[in-house]
Amino acid sequence: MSLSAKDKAAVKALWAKISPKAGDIGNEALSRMLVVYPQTKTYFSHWSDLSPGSAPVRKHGQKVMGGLGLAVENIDNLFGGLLTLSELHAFQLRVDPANFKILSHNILVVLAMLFPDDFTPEAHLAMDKFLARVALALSDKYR
Ligand code: HEG
Repeated sequence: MSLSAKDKAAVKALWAKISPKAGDIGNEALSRMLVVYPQTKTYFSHWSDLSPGSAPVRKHGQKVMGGLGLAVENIDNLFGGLLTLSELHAFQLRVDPANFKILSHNILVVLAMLFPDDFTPEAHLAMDKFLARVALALSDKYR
């Protein structure tokens, strides 16, 4: 399931629209993930506060969105572009790849919430495929 030229164009167009709000999107998606899928909290037990909208949640949400921005920049070479991040998540953080799917779901929910006009079914489809490819690239170093 690779991204077509049409998917890539749709992702870039949506990203151009939403990236100015990256901080809010990251915060909402991460806050929601930690509440709805509390098993994801185990990776962040060293934070002072895991409640929705807390300072560490907001800061990390921004970082994750930065990673997604990097992925958009490297949309033609996701495995190469995300190599360092993949190594970090595999060898150092040891994040179970199942969690990438969970975070992707929460990002999609938040995009639908914050950008109801731009998040058309076509944009939804392209973003869903893109996030699945990003998850695959981030999991690449696990085996
Ligand atoms: Mg990860 C750190 C991106 C999913 C757990 N994540 C990071 C960092 C980035 C990033 C850019 C900072 C790297 C650095 O400091 O050099 N993460 C990122 C993306 C995605 C993702 C793009 C998927 C779209 N991360 C993810 C998931 C989990 C997770 C699903 C666990 C449920 N990430 C995680 C942890 C850290 C990072 C525990 C370290 C955070 C810290 O110690 O404060």
